[in-house]
Amino acid sequence: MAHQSTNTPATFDNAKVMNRFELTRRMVARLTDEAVVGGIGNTNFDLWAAGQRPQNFYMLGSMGLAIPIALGVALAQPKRRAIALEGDGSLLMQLGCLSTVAKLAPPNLIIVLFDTGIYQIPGGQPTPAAVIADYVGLARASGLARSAWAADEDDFDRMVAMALSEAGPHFIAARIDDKPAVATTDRDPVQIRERFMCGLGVRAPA
Ligand SMILES: Cc1ncc(C[n+]2csc(CCOP(=O)(O)OP(=O)(O)O)c2C)c(N)n1
Repeated sequence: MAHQSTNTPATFDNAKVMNRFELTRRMVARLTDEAVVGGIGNTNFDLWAAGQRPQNFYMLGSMGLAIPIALGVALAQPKRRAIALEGDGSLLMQLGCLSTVAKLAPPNLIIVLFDTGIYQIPGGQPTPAAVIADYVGLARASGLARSAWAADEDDFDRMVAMALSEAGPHFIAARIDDKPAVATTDRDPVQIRERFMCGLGVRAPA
C-alpha cells in the first residue's frame, strides 16, 4: 500500500518504487558546488545522464566505494557537501562503512541509497538482502540517526533539500524500479579523476 501521510516516515513496505534517473535528475537540479560520487553501475550512469559536473566522480569497476570516497571528500573539504549515490548491492559489499560514517559523523555527508533489490548490471540477480533486510534499519543500527525511506518523489525532494541545508550525516533510501540507466558513463578513469580534482579545486586545469 502506498504511503499516505507526510507526518509519519515511510517504511520499506509503503515507500513508492521510483525511477533512479528521475530522482537523480531532481537531485542534481538542486546542486551548486557539492561533490557527488556515483557508485558503480546504473547509479553513476544515471548521474552522468543527469548532467555532467566537474564536481561529479564516477566510480567504475569496484563495488562499495561510493560512500568511502564521499566520506573522504567530506572530511577533506568540510565546507563542501559530499553526496554518495550508491546501489544496494554495492552497499551490501561494504556495510561496515555505515558505522565508520557514524563514528566520524561528518555533518556535510549525504548518502543516497538506490535500492533495486537486484544486481542490475550483471543480469538482475536478486541480492541476498532483497526484501529481507531494511537498509534504513541497518543505517540506524549502525549509528546513523538521520536515516529514512523516501515515500515518493516529492518526499525525496524534501529530504534532499533538508540534507543540503541541515547538518548530517544523512542517509536517504529510495526504492527503485528495474529500468536500466538512460546512458553510459564514458570509461576514461584518468579524465574522470582529473576533472573531479579540478572541480574540487585541488588541481589547476591543465
Ligand atoms: C568487487 C566486485 N565484485 C563484483 C563485481 C561485478 N558487478 C559489477 S556491478 C555488480 C552489481 C552492483 O549492484 P548494485 O550496486 O546494486 O548496482 P546495480 O547493478 O543494481 O546498478 C556486480 C556484482 C564488481 N564490479 N566488483
